[in-house]
Amino acid sequence: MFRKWVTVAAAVTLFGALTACGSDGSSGGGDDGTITMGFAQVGAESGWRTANTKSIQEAAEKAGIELKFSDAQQKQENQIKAIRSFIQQRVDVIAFSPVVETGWDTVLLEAKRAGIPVILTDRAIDSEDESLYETFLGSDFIEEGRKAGQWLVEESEGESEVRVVELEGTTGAAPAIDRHTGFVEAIEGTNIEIIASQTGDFTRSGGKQVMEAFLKAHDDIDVVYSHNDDMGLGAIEAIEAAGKKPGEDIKIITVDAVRDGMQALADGKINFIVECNPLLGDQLMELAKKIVAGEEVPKRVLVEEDTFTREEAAEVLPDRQY
Ligand code: GZL
Repeated sequence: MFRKWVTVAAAVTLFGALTACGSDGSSGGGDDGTITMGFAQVGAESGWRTANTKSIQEAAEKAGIELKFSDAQQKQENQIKAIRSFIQQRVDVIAFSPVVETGWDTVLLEAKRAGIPVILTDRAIDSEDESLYETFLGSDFIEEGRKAGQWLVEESEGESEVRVVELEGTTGAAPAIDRHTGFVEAIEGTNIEIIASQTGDFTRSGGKQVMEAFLKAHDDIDVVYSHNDDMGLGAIEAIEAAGKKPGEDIKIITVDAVRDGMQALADGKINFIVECNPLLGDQLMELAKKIVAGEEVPKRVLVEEDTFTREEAAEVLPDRQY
């Protein structure tokens, strides 16, 4: 197991503490001090997302924060509509997990002009203007891709060549872009080659369909690198339907470490999982309280994450929270 990656990459911003004032100059928080948060979630596409939503909803309840929650069904226009609605409702803080990296500047400028602070959770945005959000709370996806690639490099010592097919996450999404980048960096100059990559949109059905196509097009696949457990579980179905043994004839590496993925790992159908921690709720609510109170927060807060082999999965499964 890679050592625990516990870091809080706090690139603390140098400018003065945020005074989170509503357009009327109030200091944020309702008359009775209750904070209202608008949260625009990506959707319900995977086991990871379900756990992430549960964590946010439970944490809001525990923190006494009123949560207005929207599910965008993986559509950026729905997230933008939800953010605009939160601005209209004059919430005290907006948080969201951007389904893709680009196309947010206009709506985030509207929130900034309304004096409503924004927190990015889980996925980042690609914007020149870092003043559009107060902080990013989530994972280092490039590091996740590196961990996956490093495991395969060690696992492939002595092999003449290793042929990988890649199940990519949602096109344009930070985890898809960065998990690919990190993996490619780790296998650079080795005997490992990505022979095909295609998006399965982070869903189990998407992973199964793409894997069926890969199996038809290639009879020499050694490894599947899947950007999340759900697409990896879909790939297992396709591999078994093709009469091959997942985890043996074709090795599988995934990212997330949700319960279903960890069970497949313990059963030997997946060979290695890089954890992506969805339990961001409590940290999100603490950050929101600080921001609404006008306190300074780090510009980037990373969560604790691990990696798991088959033996390690069997060990932790009984106590796993998600
Ligand atoms: C990663 C998250 C990804 C998960 C997928 O932080 O955005 O989206 O890896 C989920 O399971 O769909």
